[in-house]
Amino acid sequence: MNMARHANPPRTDEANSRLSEDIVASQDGAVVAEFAMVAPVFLAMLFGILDVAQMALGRAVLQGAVYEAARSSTLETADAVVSDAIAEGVVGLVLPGAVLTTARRSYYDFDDIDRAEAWNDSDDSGICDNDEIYSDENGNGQWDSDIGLSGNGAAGDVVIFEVTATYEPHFAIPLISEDDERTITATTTFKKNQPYALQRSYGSDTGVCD
Ligand SMILES: [Ca+2]
Ligand SMILES: [Ca+2]
Repeated sequence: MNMARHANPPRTDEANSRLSEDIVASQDGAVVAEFAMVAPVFLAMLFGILDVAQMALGRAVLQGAVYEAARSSTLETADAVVSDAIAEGVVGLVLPGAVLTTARRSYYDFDDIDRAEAWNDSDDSGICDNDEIYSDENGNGQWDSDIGLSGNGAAGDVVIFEVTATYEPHFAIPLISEDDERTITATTTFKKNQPYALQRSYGSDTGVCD
């Protein structure tokens, strides 16, 4: 006898349809739950990638703009203010609202970069002090641990041109990026002014350090 074989009655079409709907609803719920878990991570990654991409593009554009500004600043007719404004305009195309801070420091030659003015370091302290005699080579009336002078220099001078761009990123990562102005891009380049006149030489006046 086969009575046990038919203990469970066959499903009707209506029951099968209801079961399918339940499965679909369950799957939909699972997808929504998974999306809710994954979406924040995905969005954070996406914003992070866009943020880094904007930074990389901004750095590349800034480098090019600084190079052009530095090159035009080597001429006798150079106007550093105009050059900086042009650079800011170019950088602003990829970093809207960016504020550029520029600094120029001039030297007689490349070998003078970061060099201190000559002095008699009798106590071997590494600085000019204790009535030691120094040579005021850059003519500013004091001993300098860095012989460079602020500004674009004169004919034939070597100039370090440093630019810092500060901007508010468009793609700050939500809930992580608390500082609205957190990204700073900086670059430095060296140039030598055109020999449009005789280069000034370093001075030979002496002074006494305190
Ligand atoms: Ca000393
Ligand atoms: Ca000096």
